[in-house]
Amino acid sequence: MRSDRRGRLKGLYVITDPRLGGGHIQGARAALQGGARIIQLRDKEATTRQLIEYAHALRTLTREYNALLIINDRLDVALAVEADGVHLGQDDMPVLLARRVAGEELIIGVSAETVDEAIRAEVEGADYLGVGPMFTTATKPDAGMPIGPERLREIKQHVSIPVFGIGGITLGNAAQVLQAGADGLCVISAILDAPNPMETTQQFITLLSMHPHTPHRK
Ligand code: TZP
Ligand code: MG
Repeated sequence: MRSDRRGRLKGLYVITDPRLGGGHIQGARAALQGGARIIQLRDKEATTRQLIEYAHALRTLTREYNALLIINDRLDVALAVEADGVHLGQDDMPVLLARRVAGEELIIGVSAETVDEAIRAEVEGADYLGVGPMFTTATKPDAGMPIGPERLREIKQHVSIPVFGIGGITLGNAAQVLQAGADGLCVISAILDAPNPMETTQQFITLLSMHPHTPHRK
C-alpha cells in the first residue's frame, strides 16, 4: 500500500544549503515557520557523520511541523533517519535499484531536464520530478543551461507524477513556472539568502495559493 505522504507532493519545497540561512537547521526552521511543508537536506560537502547528524535534527524538526523530509543523493541516510524520501539526480543510484532497496513507502524524487529523462523516471517508479534549471542559478555551479518553463510545460504533458520547477526561482519569476503547469517550486537562495527567510517563505506560499494546480492521475 502506498502511503498518503505522496499526496503532499505539491506547493513549496525548500532545499537547505550549509552556507545559507544560518545553515541547515536554522534555514529549515525559518522555512517551516513560514509555512513550508517539504524540506530537503542537501549538502555536497558534509561527511557522512555530519549528514546523519543534520538529517536526525531535521527529522525531529520536520515532525514538529508535520512536514516531509527528503534527503538529497543518499538513500542510505534517508533510510537511516526514517526520512520520507530521497532525491536522486541522473548520476545517482538508478530509480529501479533505489526502489528495490527502499521498498514502496519511501518517496523517490528524480531530477530531469528532458522529456525522455522525465518519462523514464516515471516508468521506473519516481514519485515526483524536479525539473530545471528553470533560470540561471549560482547555487549549483554545475547546473546546465536554463531549460525554462516551456520545457516544464512539455514534460507535464508526458508524465502524471507531480512536477516541481527548480533553479533560479524567485518571487519575481515564480508565476511563469506555475503558469507552465508546475505542481510546486523548489527554492534555495531566494528564500535562504533573503534578509528574512520566514517572511519570504510566507510570500512564496501566498503566491502559490493564487495558482491552483491540476489533480494528478495517481
Ligand atoms: N538543481 C538544479 S538547480 C539547483 C539544483 C539543486 C539549485 C537551485 O538553487 P536556487 O538558489 O533556488 O537557484
Ligand atoms: Mg544528486
